[in-house]
Amino acid sequence: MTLIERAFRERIVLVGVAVPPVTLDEEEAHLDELALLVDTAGADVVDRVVQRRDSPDPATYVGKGKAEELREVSLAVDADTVVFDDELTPAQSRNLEKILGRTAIDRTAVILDIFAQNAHTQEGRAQVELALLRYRLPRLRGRGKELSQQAGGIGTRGPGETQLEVDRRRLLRRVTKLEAELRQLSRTRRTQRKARRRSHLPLISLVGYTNAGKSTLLNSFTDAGVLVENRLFATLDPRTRRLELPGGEAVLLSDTVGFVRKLPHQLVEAFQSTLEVVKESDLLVHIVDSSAPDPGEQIEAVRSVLGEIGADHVPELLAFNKTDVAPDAKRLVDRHPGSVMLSALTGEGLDALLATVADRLRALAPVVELVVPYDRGDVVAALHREGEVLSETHEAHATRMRARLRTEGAGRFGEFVV
Ligand SMILES: Nc1nc2c(ncn2[C@@H]2O[C@H](COP(=O)(O)OP(=O)(O)OP(=O)(O)O)[C@@H](O)[C@H]2O)c(=O)[nH]1
Ligand SMILES: [Mg+2]
Repeated sequence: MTLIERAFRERIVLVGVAVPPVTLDEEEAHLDELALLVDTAGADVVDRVVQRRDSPDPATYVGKGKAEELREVSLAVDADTVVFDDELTPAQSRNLEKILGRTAIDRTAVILDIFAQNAHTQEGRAQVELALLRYRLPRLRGRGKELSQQAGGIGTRGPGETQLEVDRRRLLRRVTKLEAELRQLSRTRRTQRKARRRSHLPLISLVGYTNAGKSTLLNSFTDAGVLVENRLFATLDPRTRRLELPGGEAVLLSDTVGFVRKLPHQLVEAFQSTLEVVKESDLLVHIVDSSAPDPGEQIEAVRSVLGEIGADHVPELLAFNKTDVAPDAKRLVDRHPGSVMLSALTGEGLDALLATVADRLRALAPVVELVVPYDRGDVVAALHREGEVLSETHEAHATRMRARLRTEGAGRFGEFVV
């Protein structure tokens, strides 16, 4: 169930509208990225058109005249499909297809298509299919509407509408089934995560724009054998691995799905359970491709998705990757205090990154001193379980302990803290 034909390589025309404050140059850069997405999806870009407008046309996204011009362009280059850089409303794509005489799809459809190709696990596939269905449902069309309007009257349905209704009902049933399946999978995942959390190891998630080098980094630390590809959205199923920091402290490191500008909300929603691990992390290592045309914009795009999934409260460490091919990396680090730079490929800066991660975790888990009466063996046990006990001395009536406690757990031991 994909949106782009794959029996042959489709010929594609890209269309962008620069709506202020987006400049023409910026829109061109967005089209560069869209071209990369289209290429990843397995089609060929044969032409591109950019227009400046104060706002998108509600009926046709580009202006009517521009749409006519697009038809001429599409004819001239023999394009199969026209891809628009923004999400089109169902009405817009209908109107455009009428004018253009060929398929009109949007950036969202391209991204959904790539995700569909890259989903391999049961959960990944279910999540992508759900996102695709939610995208397609409002776009279902048939000749039904016109027919039923002609027929008129309650209870009289044109044969077209019946088919459309049947299709709709079938898809809705599938949505309900997928939602149930995903809820079940999410419960399983949560149980697994709880078991892992019982080890009380700090959890660190690698987040970042797609193709930034997250999986490469996880592999270089842990031999995780995660698929690395110069391809967008290579990772859809997050992996978690155990890793030891320079101080000997063990942590869990989790790779996750890459983000992109205008990541379809249907996908963000469908991937909620996969992204839960990000929300629950103690620290996010935000990997940035320093060689990208506009790393700043990618950082913003990632942060906006983090906000959407409710993970913007988790402390973030910016790590500028690919220094081997980005002479500008140092400038980026200077501009972002507290950030580090590295090359996941050559290994340069890896040790410094780990040392910084260890520092940040220590800062998140301050050392407290506690005095616990001897009859509260349960508290001593809990401290050993949930914190890192640095020293323990036995006094006349109590145990005096120094322990590193992560802030969220510290409150429970408040009455014993001195
Ligand atoms: N030159 C250079 N290339 C790198 C570096 N790190 C990663 N790459 C390359 O960047 C591409 C993407 O790497 P991945 O590790 O798959 O990126 P990712 O962030 O996991 O991407 P998604 O899973 O698609 O979100 C691959 O071709 C890597 O070889 C680096 O430090 N320097
Ligand atoms: Mg990856």
